[in-house]
Amino acid sequence: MALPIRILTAVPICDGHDSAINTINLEFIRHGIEVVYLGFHRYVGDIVRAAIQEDVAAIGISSYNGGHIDFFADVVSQLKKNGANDIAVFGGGGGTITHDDARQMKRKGVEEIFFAGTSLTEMADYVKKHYGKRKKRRVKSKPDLALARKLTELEEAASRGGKHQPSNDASAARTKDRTSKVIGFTGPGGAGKTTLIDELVLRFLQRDSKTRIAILSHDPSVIGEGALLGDRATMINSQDDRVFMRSMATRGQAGGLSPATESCLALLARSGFDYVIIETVGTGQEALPFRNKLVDQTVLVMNPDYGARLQLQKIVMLDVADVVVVNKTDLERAKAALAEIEHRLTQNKRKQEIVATVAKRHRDPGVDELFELITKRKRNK
Ligand code: B12
Repeated sequence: MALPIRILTAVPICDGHDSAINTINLEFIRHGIEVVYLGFHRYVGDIVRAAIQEDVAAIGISSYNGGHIDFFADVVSQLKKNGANDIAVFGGGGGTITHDDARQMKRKGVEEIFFAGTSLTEMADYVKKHYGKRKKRRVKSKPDLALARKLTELEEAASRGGKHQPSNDASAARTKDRTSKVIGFTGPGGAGKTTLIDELVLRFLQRDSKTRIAILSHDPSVIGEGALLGDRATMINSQDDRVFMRSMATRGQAGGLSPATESCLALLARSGFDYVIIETVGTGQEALPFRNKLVDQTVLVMNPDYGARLQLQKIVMLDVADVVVVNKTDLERAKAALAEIEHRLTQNKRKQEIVATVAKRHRDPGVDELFELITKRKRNK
Protein backbone atom coordinates (compact mmCIF):
# COMPACT_ATOMS: atom_id res chain seq x y z
CA MET A 1 0.00 0.00 0.00
CA ALA A 2 1.41 3.42 -1.00
CA LEU A 3 1.72 5.67 2.02
CA PRO A 4 0.03 9.08 1.74
CA ILE A 5 2.17 12.16 1.12
CA ARG A 6 1.87 14.61 4.02
CA ILE A 7 2.18 18.35 3.42
CA LEU A 8 1.37 21.44 5.47
CA THR A 9 -0.39 24.49 4.03
CA ALA A 10 -0.78 27.98 5.49
CA VAL A 11 -1.37 31.65 4.74
CA PRO A 12 1.15 34.22 6.10
CA ILE A 13 0.75 36.72 8.89
CA CYS A 14 -1.54 39.70 8.15
CA ASP A 15 -3.12 37.84 5.26
CA GLY A 16 -6.71 36.64 5.32
CA HIS A 17 -6.91 35.42 1.71
CA ASP A 18 -7.73 31.79 2.46
CA SER A 19 -10.19 30.98 -0.28
CA ALA A 20 -7.48 29.92 -2.77
CA ILE A 21 -5.75 27.60 -0.30
CA ASN A 22 -9.07 26.08 0.79
CA THR A 23 -9.80 25.13 -2.82
CA ILE A 24 -6.26 23.86 -3.36
CA ASN A 25 -6.37 21.79 -0.13
CA LEU A 26 -9.48 19.97 -1.37
CA GLU A 27 -7.83 19.18 -4.68
CA PHE A 28 -4.75 17.78 -2.90
CA ILE A 29 -6.98 15.56 -0.76
CA ARG A 30 -8.75 14.25 -3.86
CA HIS A 31 -5.33 13.17 -5.09
CA GLY A 32 -4.68 11.11 -1.95
CA ILE A 33 -2.56 13.71 -0.14
CA GLU A 34 -2.85 14.31 3.62
CA VAL A 35 -2.95 18.06 4.19
CA VAL A 36 -2.26 19.57 7.60
CA TYR A 37 -3.87 22.99 7.30
CA LEU A 38 -2.52 25.59 9.70
CA GLY A 39 -4.93 28.35 8.72
CA PHE A 40 -4.39 32.00 7.81
CA HIS A 41 -2.54 34.83 9.58
CA ARG A 42 0.32 32.59 10.65
CA TYR A 43 3.84 33.55 11.75
CA VAL A 44 6.93 32.02 10.18
CA GLY A 45 7.82 30.41 13.53
CA ASP A 46 4.39 28.77 13.83
CA ILE A 47 4.60 27.39 10.29
CA VAL A 48 8.09 25.96 10.84
CA ARG A 49 7.26 24.45 14.24
CA ALA A 50 4.11 22.83 12.86
CA ALA A 51 5.89 21.45 9.79
CA ILE A 52 8.58 19.87 11.97
CA GLN A 53 6.15 18.34 14.46
CA GLU A 54 3.92 17.04 11.68
CA ASP A 55 6.97 15.69 9.82
CA VAL A 56 5.64 16.85 6.46
CA ALA A 57 7.50 16.56 3.17
CA ALA A 58 6.72 20.14 2.14
CA ILE A 59 5.06 23.43 3.09
CA GLY A 60 2.69 25.12 0.64
CA ILE A 61 2.17 28.84 1.31
CA SER A 62 -0.54 30.96 -0.25
CA SER A 63 0.37 34.64 -0.08
CA TYR A 64 -1.60 37.63 -1.41
CA ASN A 65 -0.86 40.65 0.76
CA GLY A 66 2.77 41.23 -0.21
CA GLY A 67 6.02 40.68 1.66
CA HIS A 68 6.25 37.21 0.10
CA ILE A 69 9.94 37.38 -0.89
CA ASP A 70 11.07 37.83 2.70
CA PHE A 71 8.37 35.66 4.23
CA PHE A 72 9.08 32.57 2.11
CA ALA A 73 12.86 33.10 2.52
CA ASP A 74 12.43 33.29 6.28
CA VAL A 75 10.52 29.99 6.31
CA VAL A 76 13.33 28.34 4.30
CA SER A 77 16.04 29.72 6.56
CA GLN A 78 14.27 28.81 9.82
CA LEU A 79 13.71 25.28 8.57
CA LYS A 80 17.44 25.01 7.89
CA LYS A 81 18.31 26.53 11.25
CA ASN A 82 16.18 23.89 12.94
CA GLY A 83 17.75 21.03 11.01
CA ALA A 84 14.69 20.43 8.85
CA ASN A 85 16.50 21.12 5.59
CA ASP A 86 14.58 18.25 3.94
CA ILE A 87 11.21 20.06 4.15
CA ALA A 88 10.55 21.81 0.82
CA VAL A 89 8.78 25.16 0.43
CA PHE A 90 6.48 26.00 -2.47
CA GLY A 91 3.38 28.12 -3.02
CA GLY A 92 1.51 30.75 -4.97
CA GLY A 93 -0.40 33.97 -4.69
CA GLY A 94 -2.14 34.75 -7.97
CA GLY A 95 -0.91 37.95 -9.57
CA THR A 96 0.60 39.30 -6.35
CA ILE A 97 3.75 37.22 -6.83
CA THR A 98 5.34 38.32 -10.11
CA HIS A 99 7.66 36.18 -12.27
CA ASP A 100 10.52 38.39 -11.21
CA ASP A 101 9.66 37.87 -7.52
CA ALA A 102 9.45 34.12 -8.10
CA ARG A 103 12.96 34.06 -9.58
CA GLN A 104 14.30 35.82 -6.49
CA MET A 105 12.37 33.47 -4.20
CA LYS A 106 13.80 30.42 -5.95
CA ARG A 107 17.30 31.79 -5.51
CA LYS A 108 16.51 31.94 -1.78
CA GLY A 109 15.56 28.26 -1.67
CA VAL A 110 11.84 28.17 -2.58
CA GLU A 111 11.23 25.18 -4.85
CA GLU A 112 8.22 26.30 -6.92
CA ILE A 113 5.77 29.17 -7.33
CA PHE A 114 2.44 28.73 -9.14
CA PHE A 115 0.90 31.64 -11.02
CA ALA A 116 -2.67 32.60 -11.92
CA GLY A 117 -4.14 30.25 -14.50
CA THR A 118 -2.39 27.07 -13.29
CA SER A 119 -4.86 24.19 -13.09
CA LEU A 120 -5.51 22.50 -9.76
CA THR A 121 -4.56 19.10 -11.21
CA GLU A 122 -1.21 20.49 -12.34
CA MET A 123 -0.43 21.53 -8.75
CA ALA A 124 -1.52 18.21 -7.25
CA ASP A 125 0.57 16.34 -9.84
CA TYR A 126 3.56 18.50 -8.92
CA VAL A 127 3.21 17.57 -5.24
CA LYS A 128 2.88 13.87 -6.05
CA LYS A 129 5.90 13.94 -8.35
CA HIS A 130 8.22 15.92 -6.08
CA TYR A 131 7.23 15.15 -2.50
CA GLY A 132 6.37 11.45 -2.67
CA LYS A 133 9.87 10.43 -1.66
CA ARG A 134 11.31 11.75 1.57
CA LYS A 135 14.63 13.56 1.29
CA LYS A 136 17.58 12.79 3.57
CA ARG A 137 17.64 14.72 6.83
CA ARG A 138 21.06 15.83 8.04
CA VAL A 139 20.31 16.72 11.65
CA LYS A 140 18.63 14.08 13.77
CA SER A 141 19.53 15.14 17.27
CA LYS A 142 16.92 17.86 17.86
CA PRO A 143 14.18 16.44 20.10
CA ASP A 144 11.10 17.56 18.12
CA LEU A 145 12.61 16.36 14.84
CA ALA A 146 13.48 12.96 16.26
CA LEU A 147 10.09 12.49 17.96
CA ALA A 148 8.22 13.60 14.84
CA ARG A 149 10.14 11.14 12.65
CA LYS A 150 9.51 8.28 15.10
CA LEU A 151 5.78 9.01 15.01
CA THR A 152 5.90 8.85 11.22
CA GLU A 153 7.64 5.49 11.39
CA LEU A 154 4.94 4.15 13.75
CA GLU A 155 2.21 5.49 11.46
CA GLU A 156 3.85 3.92 8.44
CA ALA A 157 4.30 0.59 10.21
CA ALA A 158 0.62 0.54 11.21
CA SER A 159 -0.47 1.42 7.67
CA ARG A 160 1.72 -1.31 6.18
CA GLY A 161 0.63 -3.94 8.70
CA GLY A 162 -3.06 -3.12 8.40
CA LYS A 163 -5.25 -2.46 11.41
CA HIS A 164 -3.56 -3.62 14.55
CA GLN A 165 -5.32 -3.83 17.86
CA PRO A 166 -2.93 -4.54 20.74
CA SER A 167 -4.30 -6.86 23.42
CA ASN A 168 -5.49 -5.67 26.83
CA ASP A 169 -2.22 -6.88 28.35
CA ALA A 170 -0.10 -4.89 25.94
CA SER A 171 -2.09 -1.73 26.66
CA ALA A 172 -1.97 -2.27 30.40
CA ALA A 173 1.82 -2.66 30.18
CA ARG A 174 2.04 0.60 28.32
CA THR A 175 0.01 2.30 31.02
CA LYS A 176 2.75 1.43 33.51
CA ASP A 177 5.44 2.95 31.26
CA ARG A 178 3.65 6.27 31.05
CA THR A 179 5.16 9.36 32.57
CA SER A 180 2.39 11.69 31.32
CA LYS A 181 -1.24 11.83 32.26
CA VAL A 182 -3.32 10.99 29.18
CA ILE A 183 -6.68 12.67 28.71
CA GLY A 184 -9.03 11.59 25.94
CA PHE A 185 -11.53 13.99 24.39
CA THR A 186 -14.33 12.70 22.23
CA GLY A 187 -17.79 13.72 21.09
CA PRO A 188 -19.77 14.58 17.99
CA GLY A 189 -18.35 16.83 15.26
CA GLY A 190 -19.00 20.52 15.85
CA ALA A 191 -19.28 20.25 19.66
CA GLY A 192 -16.17 22.41 20.07
CA LYS A 193 -13.57 19.84 21.18
CA THR A 194 -10.64 21.57 19.50
CA THR A 195 -11.50 25.03 20.84
CA LEU A 196 -11.95 23.56 24.31
CA ILE A 197 -8.58 21.79 24.17
CA ASP A 198 -6.92 25.00 22.99
CA GLU A 199 -8.40 26.89 25.94
CA LEU A 200 -7.20 24.18 28.35
CA VAL A 201 -3.72 24.39 26.84
CA LEU A 202 -3.70 28.12 27.60
CA ARG A 203 -4.41 27.32 31.25
CA PHE A 204 -1.74 24.59 31.40
CA LEU A 205 0.86 26.96 29.97
CA GLN A 206 -0.12 29.82 32.26
CA ARG A 207 -0.26 27.80 35.47
CA ASP A 208 3.29 26.46 35.25
CA SER A 209 6.05 27.89 33.10
CA LYS A 210 7.62 24.44 32.69
CA THR A 211 4.57 22.36 31.72
CA ARG A 212 4.86 20.63 28.34
CA ILE A 213 1.84 19.27 26.51
CA ALA A 214 1.44 16.87 23.62
CA ILE A 215 -1.72 16.76 21.52
CA LEU A 216 -2.64 13.85 19.29
CA SER A 217 -5.45 14.99 17.09
CA HIS A 218 -7.50 12.92 14.64
CA ASP A 219 -9.40 13.77 11.48
CA PRO A 220 -11.12 11.38 9.08
CA SER A 221 -9.49 10.12 5.90
CA VAL A 222 -11.81 10.48 2.95
CA ILE A 223 -12.43 6.99 1.54
CA GLY A 224 -9.89 6.26 -1.17
CA GLU A 225 -8.49 9.78 -0.84
CA GLY A 226 -6.31 11.85 1.50
CA ALA A 227 -7.38 13.81 4.55
CA LEU A 228 -7.77 17.39 5.67
CA LEU A 229 -6.08 17.60 9.05
CA GLY A 230 -7.53 20.93 10.07
CA ASP A 231 -7.50 21.07 13.87
CA ARG A 232 -4.41 23.27 13.95
CA ALA A 233 -6.30 25.98 12.08
CA THR A 234 -8.56 26.40 15.16
CA MET A 235 -5.67 26.36 17.62
CA ILE A 236 -4.26 29.69 18.79
CA ASN A 237 -2.78 29.02 22.24
CA SER A 238 -1.33 25.69 21.16
CA GLN A 239 1.06 27.46 18.74
CA ASP A 240 3.75 27.39 21.39
CA ASP A 241 7.16 25.78 21.77
CA ARG A 242 5.94 23.94 24.87
CA VAL A 243 3.21 22.22 22.88
CA PHE A 244 3.94 19.30 20.56
CA MET A 245 0.97 18.62 18.34
CA ARG A 246 0.55 15.84 15.85
CA SER A 247 -2.40 15.44 13.48
CA MET A 248 -3.36 11.95 12.36
CA ALA A 249 -5.69 10.73 9.65
CA THR A 250 -7.85 7.70 10.45
CA ARG A 251 -6.53 5.92 7.33
CA GLY A 252 -9.54 3.64 6.95
CA GLN A 253 -10.18 2.77 10.61
CA ALA A 254 -13.66 3.40 11.99
CA GLY A 255 -14.41 4.51 15.56
CA GLY A 256 -12.60 7.82 15.90
CA LEU A 257 -8.91 6.89 16.01
CA SER A 258 -6.22 5.68 13.61
CA PRO A 259 -4.50 2.27 13.31
CA ALA A 260 -1.37 3.89 14.76
CA THR A 261 -2.99 5.76 17.65
CA GLU A 262 -2.01 3.29 20.36
CA SER A 263 1.63 3.05 19.41
CA CYS A 264 1.97 6.83 18.85
CA LEU A 265 0.26 7.52 22.15
CA ALA A 266 2.51 5.07 23.96
CA LEU A 267 5.55 6.89 22.57
CA LEU A 268 4.25 10.36 23.45
CA ALA A 269 3.25 9.29 26.96
CA ARG A 270 6.84 8.34 27.79
CA SER A 271 8.49 11.32 26.08
CA GLY A 272 8.54 13.71 29.03
CA PHE A 273 5.29 15.60 28.51
CA ASP A 274 3.25 16.42 31.61
CA TYR A 275 -0.03 15.81 29.80
CA VAL A 276 -0.93 14.10 26.55
CA ILE A 277 -4.27 15.14 25.13
CA ILE A 278 -5.89 12.94 22.54
CA GLU A 279 -8.78 14.16 20.42
CA THR A 280 -10.88 11.77 18.37
CA VAL A 281 -12.64 12.62 15.13
CA GLY A 282 -16.26 13.68 15.55
CA THR A 283 -17.90 10.44 16.74
CA GLY A 284 -21.34 8.83 16.52
CA GLN A 285 -23.65 7.37 19.18
CA GLU A 286 -22.02 3.94 19.24
CA ALA A 287 -18.41 5.10 19.56
CA LEU A 288 -16.26 3.94 22.48
CA PRO A 289 -12.85 5.07 21.25
CA PHE A 290 -10.82 4.79 24.46
CA ARG A 291 -10.69 1.10 25.29
CA ASN A 292 -7.98 -0.96 26.97
CA LYS A 293 -6.88 1.75 29.39
CA LEU A 294 -5.80 3.88 26.47
CA VAL A 295 -6.33 7.06 28.51
CA ASP A 296 -6.37 8.01 32.20
CA GLN A 297 -9.42 10.24 32.01
CA THR A 298 -12.16 10.56 29.40
CA VAL A 299 -13.99 13.74 28.54
CA LEU A 300 -17.12 13.60 26.39
CA VAL A 301 -17.87 16.97 24.80
CA MET A 302 -21.48 17.48 23.77
CA ASN A 303 -23.44 20.15 21.98
CA PRO A 304 -26.78 21.08 23.64
CA ASP A 305 -28.50 20.53 20.28
CA TYR A 306 -28.51 16.71 20.33
CA GLY A 307 -32.22 16.45 19.55
CA ALA A 308 -34.89 14.73 21.67
CA ARG A 309 -34.15 13.47 25.19
CA LEU A 310 -34.42 9.89 23.93
CA GLN A 311 -31.19 10.39 21.97
CA LEU A 312 -29.28 10.45 25.25
CA GLN A 313 -30.15 6.78 25.91
CA LYS A 314 -28.28 5.84 22.74
CA ILE A 315 -24.98 7.64 23.34
CA VAL A 316 -22.80 4.91 24.82
CA MET A 317 -19.99 7.26 25.86
CA LEU A 318 -22.40 8.75 28.41
CA ASP A 319 -22.05 5.50 30.37
CA VAL A 320 -18.27 5.56 30.55
CA ALA A 321 -17.04 9.18 30.36
CA ASP A 322 -15.41 10.51 33.53
CA VAL A 323 -16.43 14.06 32.66
CA VAL A 324 -19.28 15.16 30.42
CA VAL A 325 -18.88 18.68 29.08
CA VAL A 326 -21.90 20.46 27.69
CA ASN A 327 -20.27 23.12 25.53
CA LYS A 328 -21.96 26.06 23.83
CA THR A 329 -24.14 26.67 26.87
CA ASP A 330 -24.82 30.15 25.56
CA LEU A 331 -27.26 28.46 23.16
CA GLU A 332 -30.94 28.62 23.97
CA ARG A 333 -31.40 24.91 24.60
CA ALA A 334 -28.52 24.63 27.05
CA LYS A 335 -30.50 24.77 30.29
CA ALA A 336 -32.78 21.90 29.25
CA ALA A 337 -29.81 19.93 27.90
CA LEU A 338 -27.90 20.23 31.17
CA ALA A 339 -30.89 19.01 33.18
CA GLU A 340 -31.53 16.09 30.80
CA ILE A 341 -27.89 14.99 30.69
CA GLU A 342 -27.56 15.27 34.46
CA HIS A 343 -30.62 13.07 34.87
CA ARG A 344 -29.24 10.57 32.34
CA LEU A 345 -25.95 10.34 34.28
CA THR A 346 -27.73 9.56 37.55
CA GLN A 347 -28.89 6.28 35.95
CA ASN A 348 -25.24 5.14 35.74
CA LYS A 349 -24.83 5.22 39.52
CA ARG A 350 -21.14 6.09 39.35
CA LYS A 351 -19.21 9.27 39.95
CA GLN A 352 -19.30 11.30 36.76
CA GLU A 353 -18.81 15.02 36.56
CA ILE A 354 -20.84 17.36 34.37
CA VAL A 355 -19.48 20.76 33.35
CA ALA A 356 -21.12 23.59 31.40
CA THR A 357 -18.75 25.55 29.16
CA VAL A 358 -18.63 28.19 26.46
CA ALA A 359 -15.17 27.35 25.10
CA LYS A 360 -15.09 30.18 22.58
CA ARG A 361 -15.43 32.71 25.43
CA HIS A 362 -12.17 34.00 26.87
CA ARG A 363 -11.73 33.14 30.59
CA ASP A 364 -14.87 31.02 30.64
CA PRO A 365 -15.51 29.86 34.25
CA GLY A 366 -16.75 26.47 32.96
CA VAL A 367 -13.42 25.84 31.22
CA ASP A 368 -11.67 26.83 34.48
CA GLU A 369 -13.75 24.22 36.29
CA LEU A 370 -12.89 21.56 33.72
CA PHE A 371 -9.21 22.46 34.01
CA GLU A 372 -9.37 21.92 37.78
CA LEU A 373 -11.04 18.53 37.31
CA ILE A 374 -8.35 17.46 34.88
CA THR A 375 -5.39 18.63 36.93
CA LYS A 376 -6.86 17.40 40.23
CA ARG A 377 -7.13 13.76 39.23
CA LYS A 378 -3.85 11.88 39.06
CA ARG A 379 -2.61 9.54 36.40
CA ASN A 380 -3.71 5.84 36.53
CA LYS A 381 -0.78 3.62 37.55
C1 B12 B 1 -10.89 37.02 -3.41
C2 B12 B 1 -10.10 38.23 -2.97
C3 B12 B 1 -10.40 38.79 -1.74
C4 B12 B 1 -11.42 38.22 -0.81
C5 B12 B 1 -10.72 37.11 0.02
C6 B12 B 1 -11.63 35.98 0.39
C7 B12 B 1 -10.84 34.92 1.04
N1 B12 B 1 -11.33 34.49 2.19
O1 B12 B 1 -9.83 34.50 0.54
C8 B12 B 1 -11.77 39.46 0.04
C9 B12 B 1 -12.86 40.24 -0.63
C10 B12 B 1 -12.20 39.19 1.49
C11 B12 B 1 -10.47 40.24 -0.07
C12 B12 B 1 -10.05 41.15 0.88
C13 B12 B 1 -8.91 41.89 0.72
N2 B12 B 1 -8.13 41.97 -0.36
CO1 B12 B 1 -8.24 40.71 -1.82
N3 B12 B 1 -8.36 39.79 -3.41
C14 B12 B 1 -9.09 38.77 -3.81
C15 B12 B 1 -8.80 38.42 -5.29
C16 B12 B 1 -9.91 39.06 -6.12
C17 B12 B 1 -8.69 36.96 -5.66
C18 B12 B 1 -7.73 36.09 -4.85
C19 B12 B 1 -8.09 34.62 -5.01
O2 B12 B 1 -8.60 34.00 -4.09
N4 B12 B 1 -7.88 34.04 -6.22
C20 B12 B 1 -8.26 32.66 -6.54
C21 B12 B 1 -7.07 31.69 -6.69
C22 B12 B 1 -7.54 30.25 -6.70
O3 B12 B 1 -6.46 31.94 -7.92
P1 B12 B 1 -5.11 32.74 -8.12
O4 B12 B 1 -5.08 33.87 -7.14
O5 B12 B 1 -4.94 33.05 -9.54
O6 B12 B 1 -3.97 31.69 -7.65
C23 B12 B 1 -3.39 30.73 -8.54
C24 B12 B 1 -1.97 30.37 -8.14
O7 B12 B 1 -1.29 31.47 -7.63
C25 B12 B 1 -2.14 29.28 -7.16
N5 B12 B 1 -1.95 29.48 -5.76
C26 B12 B 1 -2.39 30.44 -4.93
N6 B12 B 1 -2.04 30.15 -3.67
C27 B12 B 1 -1.39 28.95 -3.69
C28 B12 B 1 -0.84 28.19 -2.68
C29 B12 B 1 -0.25 26.97 -2.99
C30 B12 B 1 0.30 26.13 -1.91
C31 B12 B 1 -0.19 26.54 -4.35
C32 B12 B 1 0.43 25.26 -4.67
C33 B12 B 1 -0.73 27.33 -5.33
C34 B12 B 1 -1.33 28.53 -5.02
O8 B12 B 1 -3.48 28.79 -7.29
C35 B12 B 1 -4.15 29.44 -8.33
C36 B12 B 1 -4.12 28.50 -9.48
O9 B12 B 1 -4.71 28.98 -10.62
C37 B12 B 1 -7.43 39.15 -5.52
C38 B12 B 1 -7.21 39.73 -6.89
C39 B12 B 1 -6.72 38.71 -7.86
N7 B12 B 1 -7.35 38.62 -8.99
O10 B12 B 1 -5.77 37.97 -7.56
C40 B12 B 1 -7.50 40.31 -4.48
C41 B12 B 1 -6.22 40.85 -3.85
C42 B12 B 1 -5.30 39.70 -3.47
N8 B12 B 1 -6.72 41.51 -2.64
C43 B12 B 1 -6.11 42.59 -2.36
C44 B12 B 1 -6.38 43.42 -1.26
C45 B12 B 1 -5.63 44.75 -1.20
C46 B12 B 1 -7.32 43.07 -0.29
C47 B12 B 1 -7.68 43.86 0.97
C48 B12 B 1 -6.50 44.46 1.72
C49 B12 B 1 -8.70 44.93 0.54
C50 B12 B 1 -9.08 45.91 1.63
N9 B12 B 1 -8.54 47.12 1.52
O11 B12 B 1 -9.80 45.54 2.54
C51 B12 B 1 -8.44 42.83 1.80
C52 B12 B 1 -7.48 42.08 2.74
C53 B12 B 1 -8.17 40.94 3.46
C54 B12 B 1 -7.23 40.24 4.42
N10 B12 B 1 -7.71 40.03 5.65
O12 B12 B 1 -6.14 39.89 4.11
C55 B12 B 1 -5.02 42.90 -3.38
C56 B12 B 1 -3.62 42.65 -2.84
C57 B12 B 1 -2.67 43.73 -3.35
C58 B12 B 1 -1.24 43.56 -2.97
N11 B12 B 1 -0.79 42.49 -2.41
O13 B12 B 1 -0.51 44.45 -3.20
C59 B12 B 1 -5.46 42.04 -4.60
C60 B12 B 1 -4.31 41.55 -5.48
C61 B12 B 1 -6.46 42.88 -5.41
C62 B12 B 1 -5.81 44.10 -6.07
N12 B12 B 1 -5.44 43.98 -7.31
O14 B12 B 1 -5.67 45.11 -5.44
N13 B12 B 1 -9.81 39.88 -1.16
